[in-house]
Amino acid sequence: MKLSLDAQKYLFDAKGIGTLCPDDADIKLAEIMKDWRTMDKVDVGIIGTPFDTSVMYRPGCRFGPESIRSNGLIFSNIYEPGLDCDLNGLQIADFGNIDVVYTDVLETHRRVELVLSEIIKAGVTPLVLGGDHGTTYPHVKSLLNNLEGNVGVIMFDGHLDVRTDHHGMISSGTPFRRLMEEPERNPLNPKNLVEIGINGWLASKKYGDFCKEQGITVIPAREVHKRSIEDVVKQALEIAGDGTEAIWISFDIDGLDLAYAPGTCAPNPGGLTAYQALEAIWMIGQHPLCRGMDLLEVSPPWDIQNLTSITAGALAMQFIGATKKRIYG
Ligand SMILES: [Mn+2]
Repeated sequence: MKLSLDAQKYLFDAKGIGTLCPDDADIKLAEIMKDWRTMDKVDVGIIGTPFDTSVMYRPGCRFGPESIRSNGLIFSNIYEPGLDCDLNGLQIADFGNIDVVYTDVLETHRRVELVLSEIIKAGVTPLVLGGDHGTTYPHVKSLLNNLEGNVGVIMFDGHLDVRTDHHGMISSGTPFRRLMEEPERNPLNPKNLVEIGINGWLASKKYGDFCKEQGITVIPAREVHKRSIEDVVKQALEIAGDGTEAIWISFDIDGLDLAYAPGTCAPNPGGLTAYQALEAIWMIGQHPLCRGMDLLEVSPPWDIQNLTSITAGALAMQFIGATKKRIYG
C-alpha cells in the first residue's frame, strides 16, 4: 500500500522506539541495530535470558530483558558527551530471547549454553540481559567453550553467590561455586574471580570463609566507597586478567544501592552508586581481554517508576560504548 509523503512524514519508523520528540540530529540505538541474519559480522549482540525459576527469593526478573530494552536500550541515543563516545559504525544486533523452559533449570541452561556458544564462536561480544544470576553458569561456560585456556570473571553483586545448593538443587546463589567446581575442563580459577560490591546482612560466615580459603578477591561495597572505583577496577583487571584468555563481566543489579536499583529480588542499602558502576563498566569493557557481560536480576514487578530498568539500560549502553572503543579505538 502507499501513503502520501505528508502522511509518511508524520510516521515514525519506530522499531519499538515509541513516541518521542523527534530531532533529526538524534540517532537512537534501535536505528543502528540490524537483523543479525543479514549481517556478515556482528560486534555486539544483545540476547535475553528471561528466566527466574532458580531465583532464591522474590521472582520477577524473567521480565527483565524486555523492560531493560523498552526503558533504556531501544531509545537511548548513540552518543554520550561525558565519554565522547559515538556508537556510529558499530555492528550491533538484537538476537532476541532464549526460548527458556520455566519448569526445567538444567534444560534452560543447556539451551542458553548452546545458543551463546555459537554466538561467541561467530566473534560476537554478547551482552546478556537476564534473568536470575544462576544463568551466569551457562554464560561463562559458553565463553569457556570457545577458549583454549581459562577465563577471569569480574562480578558485581550484593551477595557472594558461592552457595553449595538449595535443598540439593542449583539456584541463583550457586553459579560461581558451580563454575569453580566445573567437572569438565577449565573450571574457573578462584584466583581469577573478583567480587565487587558485596554488602548487607544477607550472607553466611561459612561462605565468606570459603571465599577467603579459595583465594577469591572480595571487595565489599564499603571498601569501594572508601577507595576510588578507578583503583578498585585496576586491581580487579589485574586479577581477572592474570594468565587468562578472556574476561567476563557478571553484573547482578543488586550490587547497586537500592536508591538506584529498587526493582530486584534482594534490594541493597549501602551498595554501589550508579556512577561507580558506570565508570567500572566503562573501564572493564575497554580492556583487550573483555569478551562479554551479563546484566541480571532486574525485576520489573518490584520496581519503582522503572528506575532499575533505566539504570540497567544505562549500564548496558556503557558496555556497548566501551566495546566500540575496545574494537575500534
Ligand atoms: Mn547474584
